Amino acid sequence: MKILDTKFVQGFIKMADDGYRQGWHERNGGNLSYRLRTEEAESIKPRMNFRDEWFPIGTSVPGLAGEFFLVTGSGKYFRNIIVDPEVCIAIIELDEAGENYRICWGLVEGGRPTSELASHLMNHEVKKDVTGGAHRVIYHAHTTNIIALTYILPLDDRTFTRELWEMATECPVVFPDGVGVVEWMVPGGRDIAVETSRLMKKYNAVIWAHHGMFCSGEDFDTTFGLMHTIEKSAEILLKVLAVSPVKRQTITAQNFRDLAVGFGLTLPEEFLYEK
Ligand code: 2HA
Ligand code: ZN
Repeated sequence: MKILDTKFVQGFIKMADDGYRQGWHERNGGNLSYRLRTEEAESIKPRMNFRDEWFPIGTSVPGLAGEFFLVTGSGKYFRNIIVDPEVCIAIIELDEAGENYRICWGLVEGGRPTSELASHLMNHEVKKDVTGGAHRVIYHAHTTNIIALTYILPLDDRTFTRELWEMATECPVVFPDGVGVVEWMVPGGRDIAVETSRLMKKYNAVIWAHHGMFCSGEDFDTTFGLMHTIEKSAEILLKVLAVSPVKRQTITAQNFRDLAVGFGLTLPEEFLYEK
């Protein structure tokens, strides 16, 4: 089967285009990665073009040794992924130490994997471990409303989680663990990757102050849906704050406890503080 026609490549392209249409991927903003299943990697091996040159990842991810990833290319525009995927995305293989990668497909006009490769792979390593291998997608987007909120809310997990939960009843159902927040840091390196992956042990979504958000999930739909839900919640909160700095009424801590019973959820008490 042609690599481009596989279900996972098609799902990746659709998700990238969905994100572009949301307005989250100006210019080369954002990046996406998918950890291939063993069967998927096996099925396309005859069609891969293993390049001889290995490059350092910039960090060490021994938990992902020998795995294959579909990733967006550094400097590539999400807008162009659906137009010319083989130029914009790549499949990479990691070496047996989890320290180097090589390109096996894609980026046909040259280039490298996403500038946030270290963050993507460190998040994958954590999520593979804590979900028993279930999570396969890591997505970074420049979500407008979440970015705006990082200028006005205190940059802590407690405040962001509670405020976002309050903006729509389904929010705690979609992200019951809450969201993590990373204060402003230089993107593209190991330090921000270490901090983000530390929070990914606890959360499926991590906000980067004044920059955007990272989400993790089992498949393209749930990961995109998580990003979309959180970003919409941020949009509602900004609208509320724009009209009135105080809320006349809201979903209360007790309402959340009742919701948890009704939906069979576990909502951490740290987010159900009295205001
Ligand atoms: O430009 O989003 O964080 C790609 C990015 C870097
Ligand atoms: Zn970014």
